[in-house]
This record gives sequence, structure tokens and C-alpha cells, in this order.
Amino acid sequence: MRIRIINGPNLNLLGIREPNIYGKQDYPALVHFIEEAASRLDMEVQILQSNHEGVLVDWIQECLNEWNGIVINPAAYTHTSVAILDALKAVALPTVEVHLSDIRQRESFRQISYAGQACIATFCGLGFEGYAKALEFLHNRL
Ligand code: CA2
Repeated sequence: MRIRIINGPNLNLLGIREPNIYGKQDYPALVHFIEEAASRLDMEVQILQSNHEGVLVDWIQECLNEWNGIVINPAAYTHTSVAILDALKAVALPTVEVHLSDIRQRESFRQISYAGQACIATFCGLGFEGYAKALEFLHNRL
């Protein structure tokens, strides 16, 4: 099973600030964590990160006929991007949304998720573990 993992803006800066919200570990540690979780489940993953909305849309579109599912943390674009929502709807692959923090308990503008409307599950507030849960969910589902 081949899963593309797409991370949005500023996640590459993990660990440098706001450790109380996003944890102390950096982005390479997140990549390592996801690779270990995928290997335990015998899943093939490709882990990508971009700060650019259009690049994220391109990566979602490319999944068509190439990948079996998507795990996405659109970061700030979660709360603004109809383009990402439309791309997820267009490819219509099983997609799981992940957020390190619990966006439901934060500022009101973070409580709206456009991308989440095209996702079959959401894991938020679990830190890195949310990515492992997302992979397990897709593993059981596919
Ligand atoms: O909780 C999440 O995973 C988020 O998707 C993370 C985003 C935020 O905009 C979403 O509302 C929730 C932020 C990504 C990283 O932001 C940083 C902020 C300060 C220092 C380093 C990273």
C-alpha cells in the first residue's frame, strides 16, 4: 500500500518555537517517526512538505492513479484553502487529516477545516502519534 504524506507551511520549522503547542521535536524527527510507523505496518510512504499552496495542490493531483491514499496536514491552509479541498475532492482518494495540535480547542479561526471536509478521518491533538494513527486507519480501511 502506497501512501503520500503531505505537510503544509511552516511545519519545516517545528521545534524552533511554540513547543507547548507543537512539541520540542523538529521536522526531521517527524519524518523519522512517520517512516518507522510506516515500516511497522509494511506501508510505502513518501513524505513531502511545502510552504506553497499551489505545490500542495499539484502533489494532491499527482496522487491520482499513483497512490492508494493520502495523509495530509495542510497546516495554516487547513483553515483557508478551498483549492486544497477541491483537489482532494477531485482525486477522491481515501484521505486522512492530521494536526499536531488540537485545532478544536484553539482560536476560532482554526476550528474551521476546509480540507477536513474531503477526509474520511481526522486525528488532532496527538502530536506525532496522529500520523501513526492516520496510517493505521488507512491500513485497516484499504
Ligand atoms: O496543529 C497542526 O498540525 C497545525 O496544522 C499546525 C499549523 C497551524 O497553522 C494549524 O492551525 C494547526 C502550524 C504549523 C507549524 O507552525 C509553526 C509555528 C511556530 C514555530 C514552528 C512551526
